[in-house]
Amino acid sequence: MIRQKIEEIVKQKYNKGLREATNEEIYITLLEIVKDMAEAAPRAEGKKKLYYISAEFLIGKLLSNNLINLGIYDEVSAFLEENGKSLAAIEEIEPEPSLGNGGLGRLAACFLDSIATLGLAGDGIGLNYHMGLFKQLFDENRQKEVPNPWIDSESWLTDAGVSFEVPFREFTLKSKLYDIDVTGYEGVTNKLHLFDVETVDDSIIKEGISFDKKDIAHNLTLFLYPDDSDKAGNLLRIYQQYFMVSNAAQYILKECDDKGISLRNLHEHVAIQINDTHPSMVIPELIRLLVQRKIDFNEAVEIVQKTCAYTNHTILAEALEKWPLDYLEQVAPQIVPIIKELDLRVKGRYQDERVYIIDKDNRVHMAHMDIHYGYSVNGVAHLHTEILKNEELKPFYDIYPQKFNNKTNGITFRRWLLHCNKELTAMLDSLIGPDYRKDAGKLEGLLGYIEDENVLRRLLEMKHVKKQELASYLKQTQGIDINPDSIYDIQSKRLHEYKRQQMNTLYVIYKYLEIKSGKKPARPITVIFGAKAAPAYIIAKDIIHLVLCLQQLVQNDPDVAPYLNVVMVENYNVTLAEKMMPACDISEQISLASKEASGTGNMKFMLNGAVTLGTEDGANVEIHQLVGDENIYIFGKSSEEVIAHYRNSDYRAVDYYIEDDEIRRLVDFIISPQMLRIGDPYLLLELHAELIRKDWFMTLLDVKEYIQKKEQMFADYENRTEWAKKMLVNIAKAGYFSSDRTIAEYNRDIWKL
Ligand code: F55
Repeated sequence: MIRQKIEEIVKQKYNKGLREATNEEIYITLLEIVKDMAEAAPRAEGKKKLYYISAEFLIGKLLSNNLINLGIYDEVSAFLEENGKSLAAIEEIEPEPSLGNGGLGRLAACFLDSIATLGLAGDGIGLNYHMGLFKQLFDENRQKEVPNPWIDSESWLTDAGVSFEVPFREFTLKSKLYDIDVTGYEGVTNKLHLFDVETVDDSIIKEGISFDKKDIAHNLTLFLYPDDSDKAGNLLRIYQQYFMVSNAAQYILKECDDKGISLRNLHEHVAIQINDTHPSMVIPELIRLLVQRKIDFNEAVEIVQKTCAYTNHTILAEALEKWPLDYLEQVAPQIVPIIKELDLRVKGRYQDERVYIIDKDNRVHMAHMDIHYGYSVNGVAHLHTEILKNEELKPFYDIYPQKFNNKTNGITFRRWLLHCNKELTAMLDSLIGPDYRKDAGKLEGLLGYIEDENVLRRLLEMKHVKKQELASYLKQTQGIDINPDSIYDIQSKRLHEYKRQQMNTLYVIYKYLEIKSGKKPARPITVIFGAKAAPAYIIAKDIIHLVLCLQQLVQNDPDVAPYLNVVMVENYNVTLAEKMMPACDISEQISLASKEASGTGNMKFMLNGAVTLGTEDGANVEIHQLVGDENIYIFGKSSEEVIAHYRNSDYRAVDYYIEDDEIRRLVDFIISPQMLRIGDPYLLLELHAELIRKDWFMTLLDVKEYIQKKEQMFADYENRTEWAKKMLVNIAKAGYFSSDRTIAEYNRDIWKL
C-alpha cells in the first residue's frame, strides 16, 4: 500500500522509477505522503480544547518522527533499502526548523507530541520565524552568527487560509496562518499554528544577522528573539509578542464562534497555557476582545482568569520580563488601560508592593499579571516549584496557595529513544516487549536483567555503536576527529554562566596539566561541548572562545592529544542532539544548585544510558532519587547553601582564588603565555577577571569537588560490568521522565480536557 504510493508519486512527479530518483525527490515524495496521512488521521474529540501559546517550538526535523508516529517507519525504510536507497540519507536532506533557543522551546515540541499521543485536543500557537535562531559558525575561535533559513518551497507548512488584522499604534498588520500537522504515536492529529506576515522581507538582512529593527512590517517574523540589548530590539520583541497573542486570541474566539460556544462559558471549552511570560499579553488582549463583543469588563476579567494558566521556567531575574509601560503604549496602546485597571485592582486589594503589576518605575511585571489573572502557576521540577513558592514568588504563594503546582518536565520517547536510538529500542523490544512505547513506566522491567551478563554486554555494545556513529558523523559534517574508544563526556545546552561550562573548562585545564606532568588516564577522554551563546552575551562568548582555544591547544600538543581531546561541535541543534545523546557516557549537568529550573537534556542522556555527573539542581534531584546514590555522581553545595550565599552576599570568588593554590593554578592558566598565544588576550583576560572578581554563579565554590567526582567517575568507568549496571538502572528508571506522564498531569490538574 505505502510502497505503491511511493512508487506512484515518484512516477507521476518525476517520471522516474524509485531507483532512479534522487534523495531530494524521495524526500519530497515522503513529505507529500505523510502530510496526506496526517490529514486523514483521526482528530481529538471532546468538549474542551487546549491552546498552548509559546514564542518557541523547537520541533526539529519532522520526517522520521512522523513516519514513526504513523506506524510506517519500518516499512518505508525497508522498501527504500530494497531499492538501493537509505532513509537515513534522505533524512539529511530535511532542513531543521530552529524555532527555539533551547529547553523551553524543545519542551513545547515534546508536549505537542504527547498531547496528540494521548488523544487530547490541543494545538500549539506561535510565530513562523523565517530564519529561526541564528546558525553558529566558528571563526578564529569565536562564535559568528549567520541567518539560518529553513523554509523551502516544499515544507511541512500548509497555508491555512486564515488571516486576522492586528492593530498596532502606527499601523495594522494582516496576518497569514501556516499550520503544521502534529500526529501523535498511534494517536490523533492536532495542529501547530504559526502566524506570519506576508510583508516580511529577508533582503533587509545586512551583515551577519543584523537588520533594521524599526522596519516592523519587513522584519516582524524574520528572526527568533533578535538581540534585545537596545530599545529598538525590545520594541521589536513587544511587537512580536503582541502579534502572536492577538492572533492567538482571535483564532481561539473564531473557533468558539464556529462551534457555537457562548463566550460567557469560554473556560468550559478552552484552556490557554502561557509558556513563560512571552505570551502574557494574551490576558489583556482577550479581555479587550471580550469587551469588544459586549461582555462586561468585570465578567471578561473573570472569564479570562478561569481560562489562562502560566508556566514559569526560570528564577533568573533577568529572564522575568518587565516591559516599560511606555514601550507597550508605543506598540499596542489599546491594552494599556486594561493593564492599568488590572493593576489598580491588585493595588486596591494588597499593600505589598512586591505583588504589584506596575512597579514604581512604571514597568509591567508580566509574571505578576499571569499569577493574579490566571488560575494556575506551575514550576517545571519539584525543587524549582519549591523555590518559587518559598523564595522567588513567596508573596504570591501566600495569597494564592491553591494556584501553585509542580509539573516536572518530560521528553517524548518517540524522538529521544525510538527515533534516535534504534539499537536500544530493538534491544528493549526483545527484552521487555513493546508496551513501554506507550507506557514508559514499563521500562522498569529492564531491572530484571541487572545480573544478566549477556544483557550488560549488549548495552555496552549498543553504546559503542552509537559512539562510532557520532564519530563518523562529526568527521563527515565538521571534519572533527574523535576516538570512538575514548570516554565521551558531554555537556550540551545553551551557553550560560549558571550552567557553568566554565567549570568544565577548568577540569580540562586540570587534566591537561596532569597529563603534561606524566599522569596519563587509563583510557582516552573526549570532552565534548555543544552550545550557542546569545549574540549580545559577552561572557558567554568569552567562554566559547576559551573552549575553542583549549581545543586547539590540546589537539596540537602531541604529549596530550592521545589521551585527551576537547571538541566543541558547531551549531548545536536538535539534529546534533539526536546523535549526541545516544553516544554519551558521562552527562554533564553541573549548574549552580537552585538555578536550573529543570533541565531536559539530563533526561535524554539518562534514557540513552549515560550516567549523570551533576549537582542537586532542577530535575537532577529527581533523577538522583529514582536511580539512587550508586547510579549517579552528585557533587556541590546544596540549593539552600547557595541561596544563603546570595541572601548574605558572602560569596567572594577572590578568596577562593587567593587561598587555594590549586584553584589559582587552574584559573591562571586561562591567561598563561601559551593560551594568550592561541587566543585573543583581551577576551581571555576579560574572562579571567570575571571569574575572580564576580563569578556570580560560584564556579570556584564547587570546582574542587567537581574535579574529584569526575576523576572518581573515570576510575569507576573501568569496571565495565559495574558501569553497564549503572547504565541499565538509568534507562530503566527514565520512564518517569516521559512527557506523556507530564502531560497526563497537566491535564489532570490544570486543563481538565
Ligand atoms: C528564552 C527566551 C527568554 Cl527571553 C528567556 C528564556 C528563554 C529560554 O530559552 N528559556 C529556557 O529554555 N528555559 C529552560 O526551560 C526548560 C524547560 O522547562 C528547563 O528545563 C530549563 O531548566 C530552563 O532553563
